[in-house]
Amino acid sequence: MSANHKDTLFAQPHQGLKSFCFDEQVASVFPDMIERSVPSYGETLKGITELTRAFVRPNTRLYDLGCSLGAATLAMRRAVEDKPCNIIAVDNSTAMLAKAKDYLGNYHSSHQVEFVLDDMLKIDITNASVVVLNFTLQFIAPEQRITMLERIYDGLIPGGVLILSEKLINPQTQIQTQLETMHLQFKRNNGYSELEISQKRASLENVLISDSRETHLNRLKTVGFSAADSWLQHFQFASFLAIK
Ligand code: GEK
Repeated sequence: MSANHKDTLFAQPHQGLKSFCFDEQVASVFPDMIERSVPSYGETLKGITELTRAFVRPNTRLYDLGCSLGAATLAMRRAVEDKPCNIIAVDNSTAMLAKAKDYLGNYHSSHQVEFVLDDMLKIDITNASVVVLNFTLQFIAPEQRITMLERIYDGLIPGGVLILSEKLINPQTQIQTQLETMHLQFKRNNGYSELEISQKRASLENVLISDSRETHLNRLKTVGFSAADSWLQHFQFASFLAIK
């Protein structure tokens, strides 16, 4: 990514820690932050390219909802260079979307991405063959998640897919504790200090709200997807493929 600044946002003690938000500060260190915090983030992006290649249909739309700097948008675009289709990248953070435009502008492509600064709950989704929610549903209020998925389902063509990546919570306490321990070690191995880890966790409280694998799969089924399962999991981080 273009602005590869190191994430030191939580390195110093913060008095009266604020709730996490996707502002200019976060946007400017985002590639480093997500790479060092989300296990197998790069693999998730590679999978998005493969799945897009498999499910894109000519003359349809591809949506990246909660695109941040557009890494998943770029992953999708790699798969469709020779196909007539439109790519729409949506985020409600001004800072993120401005940087996404710069970032994607650095790569030559036959496809212009349409960037939309809006709440993903409000945008029209139509004639879609691939919709990506790469670690974004977890930031939507839990009671609105079903509505978001219904809007996606309604906007997909038959055979179209949703690629949904999320941080999960495991209802089995012992398993959850072990996965958390391993994730903690992953962050330490990537250079985060105990202070950075604990302040970031506190700041994300009530902002990132995880569901279990069962909740996700049941919700996808309720919405109407004919098939859904995970295609990747690393610690509590998973990605699902749901087919209309
Ligand atoms: C990636 N997908 O690199 N409407 C639109 N955008 C939203 C909303 C909303 N209601 N709520 C949150 N966002 C990216 C990573 S980050 C995940 C996604 C993370 C946006 C928010 O502004 C942020 O850019 C993104 O969702 C979540 O593949 O930081 O863990």
